[in-house]
Formats: sequence, C-alpha cells, structure tokens
Amino acid sequence: MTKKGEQACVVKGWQDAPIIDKSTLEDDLSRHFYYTLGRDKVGKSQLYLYHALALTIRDRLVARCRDTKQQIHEQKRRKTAYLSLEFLMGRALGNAILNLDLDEQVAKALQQYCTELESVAEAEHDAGLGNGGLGRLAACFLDSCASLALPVIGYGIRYEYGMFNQAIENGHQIEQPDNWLREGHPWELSAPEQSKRIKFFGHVESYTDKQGRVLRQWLDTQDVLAVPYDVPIPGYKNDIVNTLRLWKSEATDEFDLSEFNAGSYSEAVARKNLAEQITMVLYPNDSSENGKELRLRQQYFLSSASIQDVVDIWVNKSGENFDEFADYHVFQLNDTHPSIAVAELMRVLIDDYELDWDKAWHITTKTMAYTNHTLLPEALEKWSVSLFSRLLPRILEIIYEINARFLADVAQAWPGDVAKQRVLSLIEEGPEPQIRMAYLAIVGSYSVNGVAALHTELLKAGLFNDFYQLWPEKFNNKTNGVTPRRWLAHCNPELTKLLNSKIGDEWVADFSKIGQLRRYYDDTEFHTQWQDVKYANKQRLVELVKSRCGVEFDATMMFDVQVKRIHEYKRQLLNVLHIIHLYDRIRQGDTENCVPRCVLLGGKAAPGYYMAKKIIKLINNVAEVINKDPLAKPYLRVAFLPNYNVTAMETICPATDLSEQISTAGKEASGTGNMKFMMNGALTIGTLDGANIEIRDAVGADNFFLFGARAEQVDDIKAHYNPEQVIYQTESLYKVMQLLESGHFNLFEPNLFDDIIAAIKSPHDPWLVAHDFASFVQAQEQVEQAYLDSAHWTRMSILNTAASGMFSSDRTIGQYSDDIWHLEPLLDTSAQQHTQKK
Ligand code: B1H
Repeated sequence: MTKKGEQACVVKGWQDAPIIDKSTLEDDLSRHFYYTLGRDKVGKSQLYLYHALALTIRDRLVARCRDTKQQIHEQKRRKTAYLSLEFLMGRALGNAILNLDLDEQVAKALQQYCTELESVAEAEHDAGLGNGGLGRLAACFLDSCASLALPVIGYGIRYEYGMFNQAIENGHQIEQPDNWLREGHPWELSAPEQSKRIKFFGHVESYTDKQGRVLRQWLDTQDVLAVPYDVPIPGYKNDIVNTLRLWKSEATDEFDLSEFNAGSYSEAVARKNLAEQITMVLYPNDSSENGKELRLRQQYFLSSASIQDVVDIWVNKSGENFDEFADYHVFQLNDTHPSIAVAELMRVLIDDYELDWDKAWHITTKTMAYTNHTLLPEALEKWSVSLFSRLLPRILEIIYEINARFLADVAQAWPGDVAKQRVLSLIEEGPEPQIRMAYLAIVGSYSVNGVAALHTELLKAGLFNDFYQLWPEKFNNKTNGVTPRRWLAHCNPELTKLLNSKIGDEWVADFSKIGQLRRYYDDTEFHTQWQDVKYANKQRLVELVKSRCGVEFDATMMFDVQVKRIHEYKRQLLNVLHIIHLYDRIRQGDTENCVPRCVLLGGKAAPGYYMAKKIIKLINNVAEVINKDPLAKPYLRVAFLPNYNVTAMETICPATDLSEQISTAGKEASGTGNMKFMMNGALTIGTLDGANIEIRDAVGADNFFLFGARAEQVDDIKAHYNPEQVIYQTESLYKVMQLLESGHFNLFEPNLFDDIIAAIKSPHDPWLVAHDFASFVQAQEQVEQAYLDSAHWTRMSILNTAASGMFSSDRTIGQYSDDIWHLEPLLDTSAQQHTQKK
C-alpha cells in the first residue's frame, strides 16, 4: 500500500532497459572509451580501445544472454550442464563480432580512431584455461551448443593463472606465469549473490531426525566460497547467448573463533589465503596425473559448486520435489576430472534434501554422462583413500556405499568370481588403497563415450571391457569436431571470401554444405585462387615465425607443421629424425627430387616431463644447425615456435600444406588439430590413429599419406622388438642415428641427447619410433612427389576441405544432443533476419 502523498514506485524490468542495437555501436564505443574507461586520447596503446570495444560488444551479449536464460527458465527446458576442469577459450573478441554479425559496424566505428580490428584484437590475452585438446574441445562445444540453440551451460574454474607461457632460452623450455587477468577481463560478469559454500575436512556423524530415521551429517568443515563469474557464449547469428559459469574460490567471512580467541589472529587470517589458492593455477599436465591434493580440491570445488547451482535453481522453481529432476537435467563429465560430481549429487540429494538412497541413485544415474578422452594408463585418475578421508570424509562414505552396492551387482553377474570383484572395485587394493575415478564415472553414468571410432572400440575391447559386458547399452562413440566459425570463417578470412563466392555462406552455420566445394576441384581458375589464398596465408605465418623465432621461412616452400603438446606418444621425435634424414640427404647432394620445405614445430611440455623437455631442446638444436648451414637453406628450414596456443593456431592452420598426425597407433584418443588443418586445406601425413582414420575415410585413401604400424599390430611388434637391429638394417635410419650419436647437434653439450638415443634404441620403447621410421620416410617421399605436381596437390587440398564437413563440432554436438542429452533447440529469435539458418 502506498501511503498518502507518496507516489507509487514501479521497479522497471529488463523489458524497460534501453535497447542497444547495431545503429549505436559507434556511440557506445565512444561512451565506453571516454566515460567507462575515462580515456581521452588513444595514445600508443590499443589496450583501452580493445576494452572499450569488448564492453560495447558485451552490452549486446548481455541483453541476448538474459533473453536466452529467460527462455530456458520460463519454458522449463531440459538442459545440459557441461562440467570441465578446462575451457581453452583463446580470444573472445573476433569470435563475438563474427557470431553477432558486427564486422562492418566495428570496422566503421574503429575508423574514428584510425585503426582496425586486427590490430585492436592483438591487445586481448588468450583465455588459456586449458592444456590442449580436451580444453579446446570444451570451448568448441560451447560455440556449437549456442549456434545450435541448445540449452547448455558450461561450468569451469576461473583460474587466476592459466596455462603457463613458454619461453625458449638456449633451446630449453622456460615456464612463465600466465597472469591473464592482470589487465582485466571485460567479458565476465560476477554474481556474488549466487555464491556457494563448499565443504572440506571435518568429520561425519549420525543423527536421528524427527521421523526416527538415522541420517548422516558432515560437521566442523572448513568451508570455502565459490563465487560465479559468467562469460557469455554467443551462437552464430541466432541471437542465442549461452553462459560459461567459472567459479573463483574465496574465503568465507568467518574466522575460526577458537583460533581467534586464542590470540592466533594472524593464523586465522592466513587460513583465508588457503581458500583462495584453490583456483589460483591450472595444472599443466596433459595426459598424466600427479595426484596433488590441491588438484583434488579443485575437482571437488568445481563439482560441488556446479551441482549446488543446478539444484538450487531447480528448488527455487520447482520446490524440493525431485521426482522430475532427471527429466530436465544432464551432467556431461569432461573426462574423470569432475567425476566426483557423481558422489556430490548423491550427497546433496540425501543430506540436504533427505531423499533415500535408491531415489537419489536413480536420479544420479539418469543424469550423469561421462566422456573418456584417453587410453594412456598414466592418465587414468586415482586418488588415495587416505587423502579422501581427510579432505572429503562424507564423499568417501558415499563412494564406499556406491561400491558396496555395485559389487553386489558384480557378484550376481559373475557368481562366485571373487577376482572379478577385485578388478572391478572402485577401490584398488594395495599398501595405499586408491579410488578409481573412471570406474566411479562409469558406474554412476547412463552414458559412456569415447571421442573417435577407434578409441571407443579400444575402450570396449580393452580398458573397460568388463563394464561393457555388464552394460553394453551405456557405451557409445562421439567423434570429436571443431567449430568451423573459429577454425575457418574467423581464422581464414581469405579462404572464407573465396568459398562464399563459390558456394555461398551457408556453410558457416551448416558445415555439411562445405561438400559443395567438390564441384570445383578440377577448375583451373579456382586452383589459382586457392593457391593464392594459401600463399597469402603462408606470408602471414612467415611474419610470425620471423618475429617469434628469428627464422626466415619462405612462402614458396612447402609448409610442414606439427603443433600440439609435446609427448612421447605424439612422436615429435619421429619428425625430428625425418628432418635429420632430409638434412643428411642434402649434405650428400641427394637433392634431385627434394621439395624445399619449411618445418614448423610447436607445443608445451608438462614442466615435470623430462623427456618432453629434452625433445624440445633437440628440436631447437637441430633447427639451429640446419638454419645455419648455407647448403640447407634452399631446401630445408626448421623452427620451433615458442608458446604455441589457440591464437597462434589461428595463423598456423590456414598456412599449412602438410599436417603431421604421427602418434603411435592406438595412443591418440582422437586429435582435433588434425581437423583444423584439414578444414583449411592441409593434407595429412598420419598413422591409423584416433580421428585420423575417419579423416582418411572421409577424404579417400588417395588424398591422405598413411604410414606406420596399425593399432592391432602394436602388441605383436612389441613382443619381438629389436630397434638396434632395425637401425642396422635401415640405411637411412642408421645414418640419422650416426649423426645424432656423433654429437653433431650438441657439439658443445656432450651427452645431452644420450637419453633420447637410448629411448629410441630400447627394446621397450613403447612408441615404436625406430619401427615406423622407414615407413614414415616412404610416406614423406610420396608427399614430395605429390607436391611437385601442383595441380594434383591443389586438387587434393580442395578435396580435404570439401570432405571436412563431418568434423564440425556442430555434427558432434548434434549427436550428443540426439543420443545422450535429448535436448530441444531454443527459439531462434533471428530466424527472419538470417534465412541461412537450418
Ligand atoms: C586428452 C587429456 C587430459 N586426453 C589429463 N586426456 C589432464 C588428461 O590435466 N590433466 O590431468 C588433461 C588432459 N587430454 C585429449 O583429449 C586427447 O589426448 C586427444 O586425443 C583428444 O583429441 C582430446 C579431446 O578429446
């Protein structure tokens, strides 16, 4: 009631907020530049201009994001929460401008400041919140979900320090902290009022409730706050903007009173720092586990905050009735890293909402879905039971209960087989018992998927075979994909223009249409245009390599590229041996059919991975010797690009002729770099591993350079492996090893590469480097032959792009949605404006 004399005051809703549209972009940019940021001259720095532009774009995203949320909420949509410890987003500006269709407006607005987007965009730091493929996949998936108008929210960690910056000093990797937030992150919006409390430590007790039920409570915990920061994820020209919610850890405002009263004021304050450590840094281990307590804290922190968030939203809307919860929710677990979410959902349902076990388990196993990304045993996560019991005592109890009930099922399926119970138990027995996180994820999920056809088959036949026998219906394949927006439309504008002129621009939203390009594969005029684009892109890479490595590449030469994390199974070493072989040929004067080539390698080694770091040093030493040798200059140049990241790949993949995908068969779960190169018209030299197999199937065996042992041969080869003999019998390899062993690449650093030499010669080399060498060289000779016939090469290049349709993450996400998530697309509010939408 309004008192007499008072005016009725109506709080305005969102509907009344001023509408920001394209026509005011120029004004908004100035407003943010002059007022929000308080600048009056551009000066030398593009930084403020970048911030002003980002804020201008963000205004447009925020409005759409609110509408998207409202649609999901009001229409009570079934939705997916994508849980991942990594989101390797890279830069956001160019992608947002592309997806909102603002290129022209932005270009015009920047004219006032006598600059252009390309230069302003350089001021943005990469959001490097991931290690490599797994994290970048999550980022591509978010782009596809938004572009397909699917109600999917990403949940991750707002690391203060992302993937380290790699410098190269005297050929060695030096890690430097990535303080990516130092200059501010204009894309995020925090929502402190939606913070969650996360429990750690403490102990568990029983109590009896009013109805006489005996329940458990987790007491005397040391709580940490999870504060959400929302990053908008725009769909491609459809007005949908989804959310990536990143959690930051903060101390609660409480002190430990006893500590405080005992005069330990400083200790009580210092304890707050501990809370803030949780989200301080991304662990830089790709495909290996280190078992650090802080990492487990990160995993529980993310899982608990995200589960609580989803449950809170449900309870606010639907009350504490969970009967229909599973009809409206999916949690997709990106590898086992967030698999503790299985136990956390059980805890919340049982402890906080007093559901009984069976009901809670029914809901959990109807909502959880798990993606496996690796077969490498060293990457399979295990956590010690003792660590769990100290850090997360209530969660450990729940895992024990899940295990007891699961082992009863195992006993029914394999009566009397006690060994089966031991091998399938979630707890690995031993002097230090461990929890097998992959088993927890499988038991708790209704879907388990691999990331490429071969990988899924190997999971079913090997690692998870017993589980496959128990629950064949859970297992399915979802071959990875990459977003054609960032990895073609954005990073290769010249090719985009050419494609649009021939087949229209519908391929950007519907990448199956890229197949229409096949029509032009034999068109000689088109060949010239195709080659011109590649040449221009190579020029851009020449600049980058010159400025970052001081090495002179030549755009008329073939660009042979291997960029990815440095790992023995990825076999950068095999690539180096081939480079040495080419160098040896040049020195012997055997250059008749030699195709001049520039070889580029790049990638980060996990800081504690000794062999990977040695391999980086070897690449750099070999490069130095070759680049200094005037004999080699016309035929061969080699560079190691420091600090390979998402932004570097945006210049690299459009410029590549030959994509190196040379892992030991059966080791690379999928690979996604292989797809980015293919889209941009590179040809692949590769083993039958991961998604390479599907790439070769799609483009045809004639347009792919295959070599090496097959996955099913690897065990046999290993059983009789004698690399010394292989070296002795293979003249080219013998010469390469001689050069290496003579110290030709480490003249002033004796014995530097002894461990590498020993690894190649070891009969226990699991990566079969020596075994695959001859076959690799032969495939490389086929590459040279093909490249010499430029029309032939161009045809193959066009066919690769044309056949890359199925490697769009839109296809992958369509399959996740159809087979696992069962989501309905949201209303595409721009349907009238953008007729190209499906
Ligand atoms: C992949 C990882 C990974 N598989 C542990 N596993 C990590 C494992 O921080 N950790 O502890 C981080 C990452 N990453 C990659 O996933 C595969 O090797 C690629 O083959 C695959 O393409 C990619 C995406 O599925």
